[in-house]
Parts: sequence; structure tokens; C-alpha cells
Amino acid sequence: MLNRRGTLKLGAVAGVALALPAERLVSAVTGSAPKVAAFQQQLPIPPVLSPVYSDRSTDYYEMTIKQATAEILPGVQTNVLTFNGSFPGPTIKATKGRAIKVTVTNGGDSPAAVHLHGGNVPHDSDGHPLDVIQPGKSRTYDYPNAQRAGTLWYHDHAHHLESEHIYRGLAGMYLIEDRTEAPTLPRGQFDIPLMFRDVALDDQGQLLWGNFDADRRNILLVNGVPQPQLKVRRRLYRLRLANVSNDRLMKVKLSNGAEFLQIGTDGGLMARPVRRTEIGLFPAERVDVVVDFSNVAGGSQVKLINSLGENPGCTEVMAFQVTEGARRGQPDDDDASVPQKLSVLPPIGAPVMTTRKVVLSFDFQNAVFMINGKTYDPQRVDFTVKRGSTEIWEVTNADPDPIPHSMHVHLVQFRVLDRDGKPVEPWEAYPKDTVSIPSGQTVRILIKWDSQFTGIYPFHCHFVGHSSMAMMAQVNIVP
Ligand SMILES: [Cu+2]
Repeated sequence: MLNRRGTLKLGAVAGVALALPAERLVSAVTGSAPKVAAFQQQLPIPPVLSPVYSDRSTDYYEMTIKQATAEILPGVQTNVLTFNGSFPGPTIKATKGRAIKVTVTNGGDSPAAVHLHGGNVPHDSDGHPLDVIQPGKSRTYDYPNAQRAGTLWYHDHAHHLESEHIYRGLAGMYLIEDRTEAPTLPRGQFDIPLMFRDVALDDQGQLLWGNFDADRRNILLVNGVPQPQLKVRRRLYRLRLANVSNDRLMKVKLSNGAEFLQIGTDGGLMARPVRRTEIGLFPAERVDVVVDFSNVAGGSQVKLINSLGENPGCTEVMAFQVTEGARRGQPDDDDASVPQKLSVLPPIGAPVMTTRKVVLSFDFQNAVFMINGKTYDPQRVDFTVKRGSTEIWEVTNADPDPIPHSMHVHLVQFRVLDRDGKPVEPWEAYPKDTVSIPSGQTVRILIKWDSQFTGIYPFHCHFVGHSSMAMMAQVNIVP
């Protein structure tokens, strides 16, 4: 049912692929294959950004958007667009209740906007598509971190440009921590972000780019490199799985058949852990898991397998190289554990006042994506909502197989109620900011507009190939 791409047939629809003879089609739809041995490179961990200044309430950060090179393939310098020269961008670690101000300077040559995905932030810090930083200019984003701890990420959101900008490298992790919540979970070097995304490279190792050419992005990266390995000890690890691909669907499992213990979703910890053997990830979704390597023999390898991979490199995503070392309870173990009660979730809240229909569809005639029959107009308000109110959205993917969509709502974490009337599993119920909407399905989500902020915020499909081609709309939240 799930297809690998949201754009499988769209190249043809847009008249791109059909114009090419068959033999050229092959090279047109597939990037150059990397000549890299699997599981030789160490998994890079993106650098954690340091504040330039701190006061009693706030940490102040600075980042610069700039062209840089990244060694995606060993010995090959690939031109990328970065935050601070880092591919992916540096990780920002925030603490719940402690504000952050990030001053971003645009050293690139096109407008950019920084959106904190999953963040409860003022509308003028949300990175609205028209609220951009022009080249050579700077602006400061306010992130109050007045929300539950969670695995967020930041990325470009400039009008019509976000798809290319994210693809070229403008994305990074943003982790909000809360030391009082489930304090026994693995921490520090045992808490690892895994950012998955794909690229297509030409023969010189340079990025190939086209909004509708998702099919040729045949190299899957983890934290910026293909098929890395991570040396792990025989103990518990927290892995923050984040699919930051433009358009790729993933479904991951462990090669030894071991289970993931899922502890969190997009917006933070769940009430209780859930055992899972295979985890689907639509673009922009995050799944927080704990994996137990303590019963794996030292010297053996556990692979992370993507069952939707179209080639060996996209299937065998990475390897965990299990080193010898102490078993659980031995001196090199910090007694990490997963409590049965992870977190106390906020109550569902007030009665539902409004039900809205949101229909996602592709306009085959004009090769644009629409919400409720309209393409995105950043000047138009699509829904006016009252701050503090609770709404149900019935989100329908009206497109035929294989065009999956998703729904990302800025500012809030919502509840996923049901799919075609069937209640969803706890692992995707709450807290979510992005939900998958496969072809033909209707998914109901419950949104409590519980942010203190008002103003205009977008909602959109998070196949960014779709959102940048108009599958976006916006709410105006009024007091
Ligand atoms: Cu879509």
C-alpha cells in the first residue's frame, strides 16, 4: 500500500520524463551510484551548537546560512547549502522552559526562512514563507521552549524554495530536553539522532536537483553519509529516528529481528512505551525509540533495514557494530532503563466546537497540488480559528495510488483519532505534528489550539515536493 515516493508518476505528468527517449529516461531517473563500501564510514553526529551568550532566562545562538562542501562520499567534496557549514545543520539543544534566541544571517544567494518544525513559537518566528531573510540580512527567531520536551527539527520554509533548500542541506535537529521527565532513559553519548534523507549525485559527486525527480534520489544518507556504522556497547541506546527526506517513505526494522521500544512520537514522549518490530516514517515524522543491544554478541553487527529501499544501499541503511564490553549492570553501564510510565499527557480538553474538511489532491492538468481545491496563496486566510478552541479536521487524500500525502500543522501537537474510521495505534496517536495520509484515506485529527500565540500559521503536506508546489494553506488564530 505504501509507496516509496510521493512523486512516482509526477515527472511524467509534468511532461518531463515523457519527452525523453527510453534510454535517456534511465539516466534521467537515476543518480550516479556511489562506489562506497557499506558500513565503513563512522556515523557522523552533527555538532551541537554552543550559545554565544546566556543570561538568566535565555540562551543566544548565531547561525549563518552559507554554501559549503560536504564529504558525502569519501574523498569527494559535494557543494551543499548549510547552516554554519555543517551538513546536516548543527543540533540545537534546548531545555524546556528556557528560551532560545537564534540570530540567523543569510549568507546564501536566495531568500530563506527558518521554521522550527514542531515548535510552539510566535508567528513572526515561525518562518512563514513570505517572512524571509534576504541574502546579506539577519534576523532573530524567538523560541520560548514553553512546551513538552521532544525531538524537533528546523528547516527552510521560503516560498516555493523550501524543497530545494532542504534538499541542498538547510535542515538540522532541535531537541528540547526535560530532566524531570523519564530521567532514566539513555542520555548523552547513548542518545543518538539519526537523520535520514536521500540525494542524487552526478558523476562528479555533485547534487542533482529537480523538484519532481525524487525517483532518482537513489542514495540514502544517515546524518549526511551513506550506509554508516555506529559502534555500540551492549546496553540500551535511545535513537531518534527522523525522516527529513523531501519525498521518501521509509519502513525500518532491525536485521536481528529485535524490537524497538518506541518511547516518543513527533512532539515528545508517549504515556507508555510500545513494542514495535517495524516502523514506518513519512517525510518529517520522528519516532523516538530505545534499542537494547545488551543481549547481542560482541563483535556482531545489527543492520537497520529499510524494507521500502529500492537498492541495497537504500535497504541496508546503516549498521550497529556491537563491541565487546560489559553486559547490563556492569561497570560501563549507566543503568539506563525505560520506565513503564514515561510521561503524563495533557488532557484532551474542551468540547469540539468545529469540524473541518481538508482535501488533498493533485491537479493533473496544471501539475500543481491543492488543498480544498485551491493552490497556496500566502495572502489568503483559509481557516480562522479561535485560540483555546478544539477542532476536528477530517483530512482526505483524494488522489489515486501511488500519491501519498501528509498533513503538518504548524504551532501545535495534535491527536490522530482514526483512519477511515478505525482508531489508530497508540504509537501514532499523540503528540503528532505530521501525520501520514495514504492515497484514498481519510484521517481525523483533533487539534486543541492551546498555544498562547495568535496570528497566521501554515499547514501543509510535508512531501516538500508537494508543499513547494502549492499544497499549503494557513490558519489565522484569533484571541
Ligand atoms: Cu502531498
